Amino acid sequence: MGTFLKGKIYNLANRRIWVAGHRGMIGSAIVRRLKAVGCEVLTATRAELDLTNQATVFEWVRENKPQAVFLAAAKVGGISANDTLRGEFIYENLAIALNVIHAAHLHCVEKLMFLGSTCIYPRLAPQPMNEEALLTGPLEKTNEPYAIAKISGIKLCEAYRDQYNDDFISIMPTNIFGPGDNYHAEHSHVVAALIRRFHEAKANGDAEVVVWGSGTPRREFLYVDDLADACVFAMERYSDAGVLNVGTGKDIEIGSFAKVVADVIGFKGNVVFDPSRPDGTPRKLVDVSRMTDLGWTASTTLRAGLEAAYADYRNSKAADR
Ligand code: GFB
Repeated sequence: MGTFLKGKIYNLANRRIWVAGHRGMIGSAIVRRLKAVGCEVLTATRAELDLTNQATVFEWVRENKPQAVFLAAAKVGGISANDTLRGEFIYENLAIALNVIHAAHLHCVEKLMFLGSTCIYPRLAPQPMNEEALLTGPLEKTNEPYAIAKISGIKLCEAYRDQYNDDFISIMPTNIFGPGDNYHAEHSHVVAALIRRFHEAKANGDAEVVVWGSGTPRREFLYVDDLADACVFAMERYSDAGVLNVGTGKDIEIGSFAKVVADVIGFKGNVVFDPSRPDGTPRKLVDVSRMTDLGWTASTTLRAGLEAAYADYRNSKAADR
């Protein structure tokens, strides 16, 4: 078990905090959450700062002097993007982790949080997956390049803590959804994909909607603002090499999940499955006891989160017009 900072809180108030990846779904939720903290939030757009360019990252950190960093920048996508853009996923995620973590070390950042993913655990890890399952077995092939890059980020934080005493921690979120998600038809994660597909089917009066795979894999879904709250909570209270899982501790079969999405959207037709598309990991239920022991639990129900995500989808479509 990792160390609770016995009474010692790393208070984010009044600090200069860089949210790397502030335009992404998770980074933008962290920025929203930090508004309540009373700190100075530093951000840089991709045009201003290419995180895969080492010299540029070192220069930016030297000039802007963040005291704390949330490393939420990443190249991400759903099962198909991970499986087909394998080179981009490993290259960009390795480069971002390497450059930002080393820059934070060089320029004496007091605290850094690296965001990973529960796909770092072995494909057939015992369920629920606890943090000790890391590197105990083979990974899921569809997202192995992404997982290897994320494991490298975790190990960078761990090694820099061991050798240099840098206070760099890592957090492993389960599947995240919510406002700011990517609704790309092919490259998105399942929640965004199904919101879009059911919405369009309802609008077109279609009789059925196709869901990828067999419908039997199980996934755990966490609303992005709950994750942002967990990130701020852990940044202030946790300081150890061991990673921290973040989730709800509850999972659902994709087939049943599709019916919940259909219900939220009001689609009355049939759900059919396309077994030619990949299932991925059969199950990745997260053991959330470390975070629970530290005092944090998720608060948004799946239904409430889906309603908020659907509202965001409709707003983003309206903004496109
Ligand atoms: O969200 P998703 O792409 O991520 O897929 P993973 C979850 C499950 O939903 C899989 C099924 O079993 C898919 O087969 N699914 C059904 C669909 N219909 C669809 C659809 O229309 N689109 C998508 N995308 N899936 C990713 C990893 O894995 O999870 C990443 O590849 C990352 O590395 C992320 O960790 C959180 O849970 O399979």
